[in-house]
Amino acid sequence: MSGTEQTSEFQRSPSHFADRITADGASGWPVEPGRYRLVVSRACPWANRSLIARRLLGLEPAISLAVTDPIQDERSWRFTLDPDGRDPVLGIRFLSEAYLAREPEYTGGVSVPAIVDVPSGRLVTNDYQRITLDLATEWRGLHRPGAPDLYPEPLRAEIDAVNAEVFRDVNNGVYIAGFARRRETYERAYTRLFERLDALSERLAHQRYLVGDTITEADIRLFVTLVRFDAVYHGHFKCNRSKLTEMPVLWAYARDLFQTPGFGDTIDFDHIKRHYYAVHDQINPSRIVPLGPDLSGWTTPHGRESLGGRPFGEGTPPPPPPADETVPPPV
Ligand SMILES: N[C@@H](CCC(=O)N[C@@H](CS)C(=O)NCC(=O)O)C(=O)O
Repeated sequence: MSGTEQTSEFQRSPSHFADRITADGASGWPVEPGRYRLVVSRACPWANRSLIARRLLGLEPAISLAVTDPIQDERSWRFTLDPDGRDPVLGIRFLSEAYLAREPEYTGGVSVPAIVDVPSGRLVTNDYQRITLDLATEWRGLHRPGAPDLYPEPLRAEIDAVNAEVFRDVNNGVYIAGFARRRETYERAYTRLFERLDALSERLAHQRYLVGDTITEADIRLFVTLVRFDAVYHGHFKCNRSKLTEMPVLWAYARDLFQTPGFGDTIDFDHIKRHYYAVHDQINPSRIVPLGPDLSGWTTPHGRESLGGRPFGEGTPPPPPPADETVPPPV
């Protein structure tokens, strides 16, 4: 995990490689089918955003996918799930090799999500805040027919405002609580987190999705934290006022999204649990991975259709994921 715990609060470092892949290619990285490879860990919430956006937009044929081992070693993310421990397309064993191909003197952190230029093997970007927005806008020419507009122009100000609050108090808030070394830091993050979740519950009691009446980027960003909540944040990060399953509106909202093609089919709870509990050994020195929670509730009816709204507006759901990208169902 990059960032530092200095005086009190865990600091998330800005992305070092923030080039953009654009439709007009002015950035030097033009949108091009088959040229780029998205590297993710299925454990990582920031990477999960890009996995969901890629599925919803039908960008699988245009951007290939590399999935790392959920557990890093001292050289960080590695391709041990692939034959011979090498990514079959990039031919590398560690994601750091793409970082170094881009900047040989680079000594900073190696993080996912990352987009790598396949012909040169060089990292293009690890800017997780920007990647999904660019998939929704710059990559429009390669979206599947009927793909949703995840970042509609008229709603951008509202989406950005919701995203900023959700990032500070929820997405990153759980990390501040979990990595706190001082009680006040933890308590402040915990309080802000649950105040925000309560406010989001009120908002979502009357509307099916966070902004407008279809799924947007805002829903993707909240979902990736909610789906990890009971499996890791509630216990491992001490965010334990309530489980997700004890917050009825958010639990139904999260189930609704989970059961929407493009969301639940990106989630691997085994990777999520093994990563957090085994990697953060300062929090969990035994590295024992808990057996629970019971995940069977994720597929139960959510009842949110009565709030109106349609997942994809006038569009259609994406087809099932490619066979080599399927993940085990929750059990
Ligand atoms: N790139 C951002 C956000 C993405 C991020 O934090 N990803 C995590 C995984 S969830 C990561 O790869 N951290 C580096 C590491 O664990 O070695 C950052 O460096 O803070």
